[in-house]
Amino acid sequence: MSMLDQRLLQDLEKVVGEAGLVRDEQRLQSYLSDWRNAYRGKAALVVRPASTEQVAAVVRLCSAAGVALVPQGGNTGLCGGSIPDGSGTQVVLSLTRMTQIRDVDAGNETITVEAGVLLQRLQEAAAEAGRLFPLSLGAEGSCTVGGNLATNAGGTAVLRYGNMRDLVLGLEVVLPDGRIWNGLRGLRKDNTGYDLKHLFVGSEGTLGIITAAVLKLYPAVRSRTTAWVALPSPQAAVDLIGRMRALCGDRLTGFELMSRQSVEFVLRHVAGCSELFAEPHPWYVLIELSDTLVDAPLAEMLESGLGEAFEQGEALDAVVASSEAQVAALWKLREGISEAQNHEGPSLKHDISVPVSRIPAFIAQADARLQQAFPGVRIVAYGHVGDGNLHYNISKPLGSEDAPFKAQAEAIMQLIYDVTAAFAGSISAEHGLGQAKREAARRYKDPLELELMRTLKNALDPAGLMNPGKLL
Ligand code: FAD
Ligand code: 2HG
Ligand code: ZN
Repeated sequence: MSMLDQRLLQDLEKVVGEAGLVRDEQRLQSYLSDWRNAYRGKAALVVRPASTEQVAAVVRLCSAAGVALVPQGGNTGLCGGSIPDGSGTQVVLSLTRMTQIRDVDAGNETITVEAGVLLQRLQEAAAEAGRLFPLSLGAEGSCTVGGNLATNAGGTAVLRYGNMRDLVLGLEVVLPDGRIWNGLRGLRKDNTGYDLKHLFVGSEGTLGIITAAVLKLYPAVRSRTTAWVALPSPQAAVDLIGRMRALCGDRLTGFELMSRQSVEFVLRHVAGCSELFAEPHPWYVLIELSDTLVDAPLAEMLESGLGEAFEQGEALDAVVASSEAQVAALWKLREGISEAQNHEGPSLKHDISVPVSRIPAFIAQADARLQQAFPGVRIVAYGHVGDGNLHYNISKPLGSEDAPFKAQAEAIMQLIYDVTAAFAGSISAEHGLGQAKREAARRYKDPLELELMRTLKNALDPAGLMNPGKLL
């Protein structure tokens, strides 16, 4: 805090009041590192404005003083995007006091919310209006709408409803110079030039501060069937998702792939999870069908699809949840992987995507090359098959120390990203670049695309005060 000019501090306090500043060393800590403690920074101050006007005033003051801002929502991002650098000169701008649900327009099937609203609260508000807000991910109890937009979050319902970019109709943004752009339009058609809102979606706080959004609502889901299926291979998963899609169309709302290694970590570390089959299988998928009808014949559809899959050798075993508690248990087995892997030492995260059809070949090649170059590393592969998105994460060999494994992290990452590039894939499917993948993006992204991105950044934020050191 001593790094901040006293005059600026007083001016900021006039804007947000004492309640809007975090100065206490103890309280500051939760804003300065991520949930895994993989990234740690220092900050001159944490500011928590409670309205768009306050955000704009904070941005204007910091801009005039040449002080860099790090926007932060729930701080659940996995690439260190919301963590300040180590200089102690940056100000963290937390949106967590902006929690108003401004409007629900049932006729327009939209909801207007502020950036600090928790994703789970948004889902609840949609449910209270008899609607569905479909974005769903493991951190939904802690992450915010602003963070979801700024990272273009994905999760487990993308195959049916799309990612955050597909769910937004309008935005309110405080620009780097402190002006407020009111783009809170609830229009499904608007071809009046460049679609500016999409610039800010996925911009990870580098172009401005998202303060509110108009989001799409969908009809509430009234029936659901969930199954856990054992498979012989990733190819079986690709075949099975094609089969289920052909059979069920849009009723297929979840299709998550997990390797045996991923599930073993959950069984070992997450309380209340248990083995579902008498013997282990190399791969599993969690399938969810849902419908807006109360009595949709989902169980029959699932049975029919799985029957064919057993005949074709795509499926080896299956359990179908018969109660809400069992549904929750199946999702826990899937959603617990991220946390479980933390108990096995450092987890090297590679959130990659390839064309869905190429997932099996990607896994075969990456597995073979990794085991040859880094014998014994444990591959924790799982993810959102319908999106071609794998979390191809790596844990250290059993019984080995953290330090030598961490020393190999860069080389392991490069191997995996090289294979990803060879399959025409992306090195960040849904988590963004943050500080984790900024360097790698320079190597794997088209130079012309990077140049265009820099042009946009310079046009909007010429002083480079919006989340410097992230993304670009
Ligand atoms: P933060 O972590 O606070 O910030 C993320 C980035 O957005 C930072 O660059 C920050 O500067 C910027 N930012 C935040 N708020 C704003 C704002 N209002 N305006 C401008 N910039 C802003 N992600 C997925 O896509 N799919 C998943 O399935 C998924 N599962 C997860 C499971 C777990 C257990 C965890 C911990 C994370 C998971 N994530 C997943 C990561 C995901 O990106 C986040 O959970 C979420 O989208 C980030 O929201 P947040 O509010 O925590 O943002
Ligand atoms: C998931 O799908 C999340 O569970 C987190 O995107 C992935 O922790 C990870 O690597
Ligand atoms: Zn994911």
